[in-house]
Amino acid sequence: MTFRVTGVVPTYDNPATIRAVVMRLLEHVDHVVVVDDGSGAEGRAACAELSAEGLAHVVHHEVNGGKGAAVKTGLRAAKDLGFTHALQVDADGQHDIDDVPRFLEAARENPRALILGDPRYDDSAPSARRIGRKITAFWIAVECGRGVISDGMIGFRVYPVDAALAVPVGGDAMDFDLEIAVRLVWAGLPVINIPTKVRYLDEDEGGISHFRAFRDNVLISWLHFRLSVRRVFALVFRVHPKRLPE
Ligand SMILES: Nc1nc2c(ncn2[C@@H]2O[C@H](COP(=O)(O)OP(=O)(O)OP(=O)(O)O)[C@@H](O)[C@H]2O)c(=O)[nH]1
Ligand SMILES: [Mg+2]
Repeated sequence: MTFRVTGVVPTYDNPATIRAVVMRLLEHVDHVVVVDDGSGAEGRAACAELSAEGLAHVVHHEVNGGKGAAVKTGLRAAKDLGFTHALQVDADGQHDIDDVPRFLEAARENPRALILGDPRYDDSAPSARRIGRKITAFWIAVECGRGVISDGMIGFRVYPVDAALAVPVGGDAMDFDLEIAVRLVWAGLPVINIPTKVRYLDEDEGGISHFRAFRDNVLISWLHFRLSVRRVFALVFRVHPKRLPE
């Protein structure tokens, strides 16, 4: 299989940061798909400019569908355009693009693997998010075994496109990142966790989060409940999710 990678950047209202993220990505990949998830006027204009300048292949959602819906659209676009791998990066400037070569090298050497960032936060990270991620880490260990996935929520990762499109993922919002990671492990994909710094930008740098604490945490708890029940069911009744061919 020839390794062909595209960047995939889901965005919902990131007018201040989307361009820089795409430009930095283009230092490492030849192609970037931006999924504009129903952004308002400014965010939409920023994406339209990237498209007009030929810097990104922009797919537009008329109505906001959630981060998961945006990444699903990006994965399908990657497939349609003939890419084997999708390097997903969030549009809010939190990820360290200097680490992209390490992610791509791991993916090239292990084309079946899911490559996940393992976030190293500095003081800019809100404590509620750190605590939320710790709780989620506990549940992921129940669902996948300890030490398999270091962080299931990070939006900096490389997907083998065919596998990512083959596993059933119901979540269209913030629950998506977690669900697809767990389901890919259940489908038999190896995971490579790569430490990477995450920095939350200040508001005056254009930092913006759309994470809705109540709604998204309820969604994530409900997802963990379902996945854990499925896992226990698999262990007790030996009915395991379908594995993808090697
Ligand atoms: N929240 C949210 N993000 C979306 C949506 N559609 C696309 N995205 C993009 O998904 C990425 C992650 O969104 P964030 O709100 O930063 O979520 P997060 O990184 O988990 O949350 P923080 O840790 O608070 O930054 C960003 O690039 C968003 O623009 C959506 O409907 N809601
Ligand atoms: Mg973010």
